[in-house]
Amino acid sequence: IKQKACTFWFTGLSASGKTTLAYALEKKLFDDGKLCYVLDGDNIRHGLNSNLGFSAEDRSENIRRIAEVSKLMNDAGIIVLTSFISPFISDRELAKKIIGEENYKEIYVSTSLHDCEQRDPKGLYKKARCGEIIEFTGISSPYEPPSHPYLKINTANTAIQDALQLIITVLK
Ligand code: GGZ
Repeated sequence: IKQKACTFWFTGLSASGKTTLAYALEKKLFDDGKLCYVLDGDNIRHGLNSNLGFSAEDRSENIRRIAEVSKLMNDAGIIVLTSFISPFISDRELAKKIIGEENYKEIYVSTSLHDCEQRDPKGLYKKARCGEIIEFTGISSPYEPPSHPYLKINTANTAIQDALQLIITVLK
């Protein structure tokens, strides 16, 4: 793959498969000799953004900071893969503006709420349903799907390897 440093912006519901896809793509790029890095909840929400919660305001600030970091890393020549719900169109638009339109590649992980809720690997949907977690995306907080993503992948009916192949094909 011949590619200058860009940002693959994965967006979708909790448990949709964003992080799995991002790390699988990172491995593929890494094996191809590319310098790349995944930004996700583990390395961003626990550190840089540890003062932010899940109100619409905090989510916006979360996404803004992630976009600024992505831009810096792209400038340094690193391919960035971000894995955040990023539920609001306006926040993703701002991220695109910060990162630069030509470097921002939005991948909509479109796995349905039904399927994500069936998976519920951390039991968060269950907690959200009974009100133990407020403002949970898909349950008590909105998710605004992208209308023109770079790519759209439903991990309920696409195997990881097929999804990767799709991304690589589109890149070429
Ligand atoms: C959505 C929440 C919430 C609420 C905690 N709503 O499956 P996870 O656990 O690992 O991924 C979710 C993650 C979402 O953080 P993001 O930074 O991606 O969100 S956003 O882009 O909207 O800023 C979930 C967990 O945090 N989580 N509370 N209320 N997800």
